[in-house]
Amino acid sequence: FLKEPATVAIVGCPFSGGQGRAGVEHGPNMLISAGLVDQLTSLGWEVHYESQQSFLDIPYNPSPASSPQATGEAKVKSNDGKEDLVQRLPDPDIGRMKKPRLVSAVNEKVAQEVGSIAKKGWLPLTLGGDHSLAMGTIAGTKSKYPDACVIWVDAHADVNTPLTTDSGNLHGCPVSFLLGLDGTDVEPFNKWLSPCLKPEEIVYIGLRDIDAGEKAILKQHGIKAYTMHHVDKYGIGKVVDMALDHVNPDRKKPIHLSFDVDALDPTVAPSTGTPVRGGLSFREGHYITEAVAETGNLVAVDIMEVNPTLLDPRSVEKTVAVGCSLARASLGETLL
Ligand code: Z70
Ligand code: MN
Ligand code: MN
Ligand code: MN
Repeated sequence: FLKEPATVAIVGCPFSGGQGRAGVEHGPNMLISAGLVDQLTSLGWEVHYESQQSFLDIPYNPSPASSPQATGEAKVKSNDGKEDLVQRLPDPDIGRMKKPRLVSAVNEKVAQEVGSIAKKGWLPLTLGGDHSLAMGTIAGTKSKYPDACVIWVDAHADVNTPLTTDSGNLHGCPVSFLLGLDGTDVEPFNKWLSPCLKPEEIVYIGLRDIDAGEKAILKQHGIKAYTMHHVDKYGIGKVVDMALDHVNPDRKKPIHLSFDVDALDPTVAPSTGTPVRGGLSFREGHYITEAVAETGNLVAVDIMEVNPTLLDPRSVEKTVAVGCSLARASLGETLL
């Protein structure tokens, strides 16, 4: 699917508005500082990366600490690096959804960015940032490849709707918006996002913390999920085979891999906002990315939820390193 020479464009998304813990917006710069651009270049990729992520400058108050009603002026770095004074708009809850205007506006931009990269025949590698960004990344992938399937690696199903979410955090909801489930046809999202994913086009690996409402949704729509129970029972090799057989039986469809690092065990990726024990081992996580790379069908990758402000420096270093190595393995790094 990709043009030769193989080109990857890194989309750094320093965004935390889909959940309540500050710091995840520093994920992209930490992954870049760890040497990701050179690492991918060494694998033979042509790498594009713009350090000014100005397409994400959105005039809503992005601080998780601020009140949802907060308004006023804020300093924002513009393209030329100068600080501009911009009016920041209030973003009160809509129903249960927190920061809906900000999350929607950011994802609309991400969808455009990822879509335009994909349309060049390049592979967009999106660095989060929180997982609400997958609304935009997958919508972008689907704009170029309507038949793309999604492999979603996560401790969580992220399939709450605006009606079922208990937390109101939109990083727990991106899949429901992509599927167009009940309650997702709401402003401001429906101004730019229309359902683009069918239930049979997504498969989960690594789940172990699923809300009751999400379990009902997965059942009702027949969405295939390989939980940690299945990883224990069958082993990761068989689970990935079964996952690919489900979404991509003829191995002909483009694949979007959306990897939340909290799928990994907290001993492997500790610095993430919602760690859940009993996760994928270092090798199980890498096996998934290696096996997906081997299909030759990968067209887009997300590495999400690295929060380099959580825990001690050793934990941060570990988590950033594993984020980089998952990206490398997805882009074809092999052990031998
Ligand atoms: C919960 C919710 C979630 C990530 C936590 C948690 C969702 N189901 N997703 N961490 N990455 O708030 O909806
Ligand atoms: Mn900060
Ligand atoms: Mn997630
Ligand atoms: Mn998660």
